[in-house]
Amino acid sequence: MSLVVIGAQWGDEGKGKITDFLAEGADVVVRYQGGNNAGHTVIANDKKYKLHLIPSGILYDDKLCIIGNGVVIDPKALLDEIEYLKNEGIRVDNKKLLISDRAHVIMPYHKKIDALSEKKRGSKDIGTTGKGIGPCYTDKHERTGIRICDLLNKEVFYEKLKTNLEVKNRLIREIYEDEEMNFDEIYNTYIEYAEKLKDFITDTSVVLYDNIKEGKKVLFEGAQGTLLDIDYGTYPYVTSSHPIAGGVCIGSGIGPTMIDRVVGVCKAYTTRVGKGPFPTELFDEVGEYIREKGFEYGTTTGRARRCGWLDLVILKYAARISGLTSLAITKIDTLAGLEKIKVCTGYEFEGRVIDNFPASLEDLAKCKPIYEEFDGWDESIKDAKTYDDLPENAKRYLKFIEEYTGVRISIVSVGPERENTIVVG
Ligand code: 2SA
Ligand code: GDP
Ligand code: MG
Repeated sequence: MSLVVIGAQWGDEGKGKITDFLAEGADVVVRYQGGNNAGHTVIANDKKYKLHLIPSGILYDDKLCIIGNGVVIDPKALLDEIEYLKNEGIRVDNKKLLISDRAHVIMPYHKKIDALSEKKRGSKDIGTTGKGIGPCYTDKHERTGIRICDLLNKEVFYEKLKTNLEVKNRLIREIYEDEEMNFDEIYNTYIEYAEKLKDFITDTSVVLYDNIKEGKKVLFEGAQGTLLDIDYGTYPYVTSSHPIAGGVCIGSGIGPTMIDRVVGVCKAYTTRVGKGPFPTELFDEVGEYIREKGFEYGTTTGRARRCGWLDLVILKYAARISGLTSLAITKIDTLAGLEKIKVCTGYEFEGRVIDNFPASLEDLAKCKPIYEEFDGWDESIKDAKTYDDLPENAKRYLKFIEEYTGVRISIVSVGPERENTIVVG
């Protein structure tokens, strides 16, 4: 049995929390795209953990966690995360964590180019996390990237780094007018990283296949969200990978017939961190209320997240693109205390109503959200243990989401902790 957990909006929907909750019943947890740009917050055993590269299943002692080939790995970030978890008393060894030998490596020049290109874009910057994600995926598709398996072969790594650094230094010097990077420093540091990581490295596609064939339960943990997908997101204000369910096969090395279910995680409202269009964005005190109450600040960068009403055009789009079989609605408790709650059900565009998410950002800029208004609910929602315990107005809200999207809600999350999770019958 395999289950995919994806973000149905612009990321930070609570995928970490939902993955952690579902991981209890899983044997293997897999990351298939993105890198340490992700920030997944999990509260377990009264402690808050922030994970960036390692799957959220690592907090259990008996799950195998896999970082698939579709992930871009900053070895230093990975080693730091392993150290952080060990200091928190979590066991991390190669019985619990494996890294794909096909994953691409984030190099120091990727991070530098990420920062320099953002600076050069000026007011048209993307608002990246600065982790070198875009430049690393660029090299992957340019076919010049360095893979984890290359780090294990000193001669191959030497050659590839030499070729890459020559080109990157020219770019840094001539286009960005910045300081060149030193070969020996990078080479020696990365050889050291490889030595520390070598026991975790393997062909994870084989391990995954064998586990699925043995009947093990596999959970795929998406990072970022549908509207940050390189193809289906608000391009160019996107990340450089495929957070959608389609990314699972490419990013982990399994076939589509091996996926059984896809859960879309969706906040009861919408947030976005970074630049780019956001039709239901709130610029008033309600947006501020949601940001402060929901503590909407980036898990990786600490940036304030932009907040707005739930956009069902987006959710329906995510349901279609990823073939969602159910929804997990999170942070419904954050909306408690608001008298009225709005939901976007369509866009007014050039004198007509549309409910398909447009490709062109120019068209999207012309779209005016059409809202349905709901009565709010009170703080008691946090104590709900079953669906029946939820306030009537919250149930009405959830029912409306189900009817609009045609996808059933399987989980309602009323707080950040494991026990604040309601499984819907
Ligand atoms: P990048 O760094 O190249 O992937 O940035 C490109 C866009 O993707 C967005 N992005 C994210 N959006 C939401 N959450 C992410 N993870 C962190 C979190 C973000 C943070 O959990 O809060 O701490 O700021 C994430 N990662 C990438 C990014 O904002 C750009 O819009
Ligand atoms: P992810 O990137 O999708 O894993 O989400 P993040 O961890 O970046 O952001 C989600 C935040 O909301 C985290 O701080 C979670 O602890 C928190 N969270 C998740 N679900 C709920 C919920 O139902 N209610 C509240 N109040 N917080 C939640
Ligand atoms: Mg996040």
